[in-house]
Amino acid sequence: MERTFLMVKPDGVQRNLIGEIVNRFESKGYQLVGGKLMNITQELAEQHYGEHKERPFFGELVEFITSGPVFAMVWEGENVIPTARLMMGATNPKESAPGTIRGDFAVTVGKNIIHGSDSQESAVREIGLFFNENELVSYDKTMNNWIN
Ligand code: DAT
Ligand code: MG
Repeated sequence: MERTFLMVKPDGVQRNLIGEIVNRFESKGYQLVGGKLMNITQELAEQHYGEHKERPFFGELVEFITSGPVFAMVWEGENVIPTARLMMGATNPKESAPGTIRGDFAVTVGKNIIHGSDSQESAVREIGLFFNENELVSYDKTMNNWIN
């Protein structure tokens, strides 16, 4: 089953949005297979956002993501990688549609509440960066027969 890495960023944690965000993915029909509240080290931040190393906002991005605890999660479900991105909304909240997480809760690109993997390759990479295999729990839910 497809898995993605999602993370409530420090702004989302400070604004009490962990529950709201978990609720959206649960209600949609996806299954939580791992989750933890944690502080991101400078090293992990630079690895996680490595693709943006040369961008002018890289320093700010690393500073922001290490500025307070995040809630890191792994979610499972059919097509969860692209669908979670749709549910998050456009990167820049000025362009995120109402009804999306960023469209509903964020105003500016530097504080856009949530991270989600953008491809199969980044999902595998990011899950591996943030979680050990023994922190991920595979389990059956009878309700899945009513979703998939
Ligand atoms: P996404 O988080 O939607 O995958 P991304 O990978 O392009 O977006 O960028 C990672 C994060 O970097 C993004 O969530 C917020 C920040 N960011 C992106 N573009 C930015 C910009 N032009 N100015 C400031 N921060 C930016
Ligand atoms: Mg990205």
